[in-house]
Amino acid sequence: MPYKTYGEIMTNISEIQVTRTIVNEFLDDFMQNILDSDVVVVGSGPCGAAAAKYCAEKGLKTVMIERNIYGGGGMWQGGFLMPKNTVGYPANKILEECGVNLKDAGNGLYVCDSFEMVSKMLASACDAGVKLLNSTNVEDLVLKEDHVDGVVIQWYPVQQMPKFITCMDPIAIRSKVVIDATGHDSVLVRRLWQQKRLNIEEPPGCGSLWVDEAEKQTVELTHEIYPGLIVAGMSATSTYGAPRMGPIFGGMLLAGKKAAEIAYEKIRGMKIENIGKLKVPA
Ligand code: 48F
Repeated sequence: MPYKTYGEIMTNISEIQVTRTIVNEFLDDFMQNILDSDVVVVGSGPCGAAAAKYCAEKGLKTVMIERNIYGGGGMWQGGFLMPKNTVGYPANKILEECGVNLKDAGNGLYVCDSFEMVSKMLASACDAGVKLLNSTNVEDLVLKEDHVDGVVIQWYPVQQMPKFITCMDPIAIRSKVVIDATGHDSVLVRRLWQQKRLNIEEPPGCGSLWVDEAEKQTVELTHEIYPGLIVAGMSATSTYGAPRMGPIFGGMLLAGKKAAEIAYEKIRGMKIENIGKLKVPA
């Protein structure tokens, strides 16, 4: 059958042109947008995706890092293998801004298709200018005497291999603020806690289920836990043992938005405080 829609493919593309294009584009993007940014958001679940979108919309140079090849974290599967996601008021407004179709389920609860929520949230973050590094594990912070100064990254497939094969150092990128949106693992908070930089008990993980209370606490507990590190979403819930919320995502979205507001205020303040003083080596 002839292919009618666009006609015959008429190009003169060589294999090495494809390779050259990918390598050049990746390196350009890395050097210009990723190596030295305003905000690194670690994790691309509902909280990280919302945080990154709002940071970029505020004009911050924003990088979102995800260890999986795909973004979206826990958003792909509502609950119990059923691809329907719920959010409570007012988080429905965030999804409406991203163009997600929602159904009103009553009592301030809304429901949508999880594929649509993931796709449109990530698309909205990309449209805002967020740069995404996928298949990349953030294994540590860059930590100066009194503040966080970036993150340490390694390819996730490399990190997953046995240590005797992958005795390979990671690399660092710099950012003014890091948002720990790593979900249940609270990866970066744990790194600080291990080094006794935080005045808290060992993060206990989340408590038992209580939807309304969990939704509120997730947002309340999102804050700058250490100079330059904001803990957000399920990572904040797990850090303090607040209740789990089950398959409802509104608190996560609002926590992401709050994290972006905190990051913006901090960076705005830094710029004013540091005019003329900040001499960062290249
Ligand atoms: O788990 P996740 O969706 O966290 P969240 O955004 O939302 C929590 C809810 O999905 C769910 C819930 C219902 O509300 O209870 O748990 O707070 O997304 C966390 C993302 O971070 C990635 C991980 O693969 C996931 O996509 N991640 C975790 N650790 C790292 C990481 C790491 N060290 N480096 C890079 N990505």
